[in-house]
Amino acid sequence: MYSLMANCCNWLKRWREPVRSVTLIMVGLDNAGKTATVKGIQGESPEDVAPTVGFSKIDLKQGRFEVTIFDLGGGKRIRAIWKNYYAESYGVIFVVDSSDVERMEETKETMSEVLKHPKIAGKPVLVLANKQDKEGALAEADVIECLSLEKLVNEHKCLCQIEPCSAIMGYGKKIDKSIKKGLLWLLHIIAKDFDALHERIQKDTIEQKAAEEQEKRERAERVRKIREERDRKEREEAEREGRSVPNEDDSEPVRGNPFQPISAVITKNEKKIEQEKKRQREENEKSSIALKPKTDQEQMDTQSLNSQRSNESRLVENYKSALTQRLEHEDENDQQISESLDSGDNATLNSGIENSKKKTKKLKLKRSHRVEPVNMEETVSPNPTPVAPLAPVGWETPTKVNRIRKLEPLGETRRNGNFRGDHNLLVFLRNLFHFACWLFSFISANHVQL
Ligand code: G3D
Ligand code: MG
Repeated sequence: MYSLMANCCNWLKRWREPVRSVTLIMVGLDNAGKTATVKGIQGESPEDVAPTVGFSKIDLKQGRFEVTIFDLGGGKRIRAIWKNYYAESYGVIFVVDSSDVERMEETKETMSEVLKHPKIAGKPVLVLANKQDKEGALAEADVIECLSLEKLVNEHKCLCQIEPCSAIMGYGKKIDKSIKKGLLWLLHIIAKDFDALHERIQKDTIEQKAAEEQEKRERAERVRKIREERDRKEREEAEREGRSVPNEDDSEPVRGNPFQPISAVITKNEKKIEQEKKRQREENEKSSIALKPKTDQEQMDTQSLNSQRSNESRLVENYKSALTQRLEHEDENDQQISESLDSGDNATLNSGIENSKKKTKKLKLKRSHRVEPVNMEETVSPNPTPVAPLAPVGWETPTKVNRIRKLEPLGETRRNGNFRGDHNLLVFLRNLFHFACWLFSFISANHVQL
């Protein structure tokens, strides 16, 4: 009855205790089994653990404690980072590979380095003599002896407990009881002297932050000095060689916060580019007023206009030559016909008519080959040129009948000479010829009947 009441009192006492956040560090040589241990505590399989790069962090709840464990990498080079975690640490878990006798000396030195650090000395230390399942693993007493643990902890006033264990034995609830026991012991010691420890940790953390800030400033100062020295040397060298060196002070100083969001920087740059473009445009306008040079766009427009004009003029030329040819042939033909009429040579007359028809046909073909505007439906090319050589922009495909009429206002054909009068004469002659032909055939038909 008495023990039941005592238990109830204890439970009530613990229930009333505030939740405490505690940070622990897990250190030891590489391959000692730190990550395997931490995984087992976390409830994950400790097998197939990868070597720790830097550190890993786990959070767990143990009774009234919220525990954070930093599993720090144990490689020789990375051990230097351990000290950054000492200030905030309430206690230390030091993992030893009990089977690795050869590295016991290194383990001892490392442990000594940790315990003697002012931010660790006086704090509780749990030593896990791991890999007890392995053949030839040192027993607890041997480990204590090899590490001169007693001497070490007394020297640095660290409360210490050693637990022989095996991290791979199980995990979660089935974790090696020694590991669990050791962790509970550590938390118990911390809880016992929590306020004092907490105060020390607060103070140490502030100090460490101040020291880090100071170190940062010193580093920046060192970098600045190195840069100054380098610039000075460069300037001296340039002066010796007679070169000019741009003065860094001339460059635009960084105003405001240099670490701005990228979107702000982009917007700023875009504005700058826009302003620069505007300035250039204004300058171009000014200079164009002064010297009348053409802008790129204007030049392009002029080029396209020129090419359009040249195409038009080429087209007109083609029409001109076609028309000239046609007129020449017609003249020739008419002359032939008139000669035949004069001589009364029917054969020549017929052949003249035939010839006239053929030549007109040929001329039409030729003309269509040379100057007929391109039928867009037939010549859809995959890469249409902006100005087709024979189809000026804005021209529809004209029919054969009115093609020449379309060109007449543009054409300079036969501007010199009495073209209109000649043409009328030709038309008259042709009609006369047709009439003569008809008359001839009529008379010959009547003659045969008679
Ligand atoms: P570390 O974090 O201290 O560097 P790890 O060490 O936890 O990465 O473990 C290193 C190797 O030791 C791992 O093997 C791991 O399985 C093994 N190991 C850890 N604890 C024990 C243990 O108690 N017994 C045995 N037998 N082995 C253990 P691998 O082969 O993955 O390198
Ligand atoms: Mg590890």
